[in-house]
Amino acid sequence: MALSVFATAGIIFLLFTSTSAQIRGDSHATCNMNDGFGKYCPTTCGVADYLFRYSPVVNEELTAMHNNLELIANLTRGADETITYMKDSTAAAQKSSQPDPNYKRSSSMLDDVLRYEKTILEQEQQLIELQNVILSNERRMGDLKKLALNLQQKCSEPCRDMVQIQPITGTDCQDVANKGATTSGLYYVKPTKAQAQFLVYCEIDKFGRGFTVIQRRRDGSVDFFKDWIQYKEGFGYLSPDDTTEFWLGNEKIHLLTTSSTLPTVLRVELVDWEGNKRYADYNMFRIGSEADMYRLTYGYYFGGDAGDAFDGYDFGDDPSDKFYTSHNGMQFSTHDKDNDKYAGSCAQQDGSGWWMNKCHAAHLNGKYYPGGRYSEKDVGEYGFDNGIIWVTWHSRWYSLKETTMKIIPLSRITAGGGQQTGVKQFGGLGDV
Ligand SMILES: [Ca+2]
Repeated sequence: MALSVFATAGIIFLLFTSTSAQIRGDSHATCNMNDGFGKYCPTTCGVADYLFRYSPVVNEELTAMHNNLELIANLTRGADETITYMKDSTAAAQKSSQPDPNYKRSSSMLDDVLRYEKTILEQEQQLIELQNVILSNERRMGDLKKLALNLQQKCSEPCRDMVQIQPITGTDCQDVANKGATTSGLYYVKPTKAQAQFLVYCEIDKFGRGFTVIQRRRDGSVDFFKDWIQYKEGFGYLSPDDTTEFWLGNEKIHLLTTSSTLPTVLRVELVDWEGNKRYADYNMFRIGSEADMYRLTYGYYFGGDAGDAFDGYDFGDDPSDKFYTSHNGMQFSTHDKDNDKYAGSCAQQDGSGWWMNKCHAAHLNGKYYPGGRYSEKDVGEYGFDNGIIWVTWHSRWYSLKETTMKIIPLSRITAGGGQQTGVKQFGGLGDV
């Protein structure tokens, strides 16, 4: 390095010496000896002097520079190596930092988790609000239950006082009368086949006869268009003063008429809108079990002034009228259980439950028509006679005002002078 510095200095010197003819007597004093040499100043001669004078220092400095350069070169190499190493490391790092599918998946999962967490928070808020609603509803339910209990208590107390149930019990109303009951009213009876006692209205007359009432119409206050279960269990209201309408229930009627081998008489009592009263008796009246659809059977018409409508009626429409409107042997039908002999449903079109054939000459569970007279126009969509009918007394377009169906053992009808006793008693019903 020192050589090259001298060479450089020599070249500069030679260059200057070759052009020395042009040098115009420069002096050092006027040369600005600063480090940068300036532009064309000092003159070439002065530079040569300067160089020679300062060459040892320069050499030293050059040597130092050389050393420094070497040191720098070494450092540079080290730095290069470090850089290379770092580049490799970076490459490797970049390589290794390539997001793998699992990483991608887990990061997207993380996003989802964050989203879900937000949703969960919102839903938790909604849940809290809903829980509050539920709590307030529960409180209200509790209040209502308390109110219901209070009402129940209130209702049960005066009801006990108002409705008098007679203390004597028996297998039916005649049994009750036989045990000394003399007042008509509500009694508990338990036919031999019955599993539990049930309430009935007993009509007890001055002769000690106890009729068990199974049906009552009097003012149209109860709708008799009911389904099978309702007719099975009974509906309407029992009252101790015989002021309410009801159907006792097919199951109870079945138990009452089949628990004893003694014949039972069904008495049908009718009142029209002019206040006339008539009756019809049927002996050996029985209602079959539910398995037999509460089939109606009786031995024979036992008399009365209302006529034998259960035997069917010749309406004059068709020779088979009487056959297809008789009721003995018919099963019970309701709008939801059609056991009749008709292609359609008699119970549905006539709005009742009854021992329908195709369809009826007697129809005591029919629609209540105040005033009695009605026509096809009043009947609605079907146009059939659907009133309270006993066609051997009034036509099928006349609906009766009051009906009673009640049963009593045959022995009690015949005991006091045969069926005439019954006629007399019914005739005097208004005085009872
Ligand atoms: Ca049918």
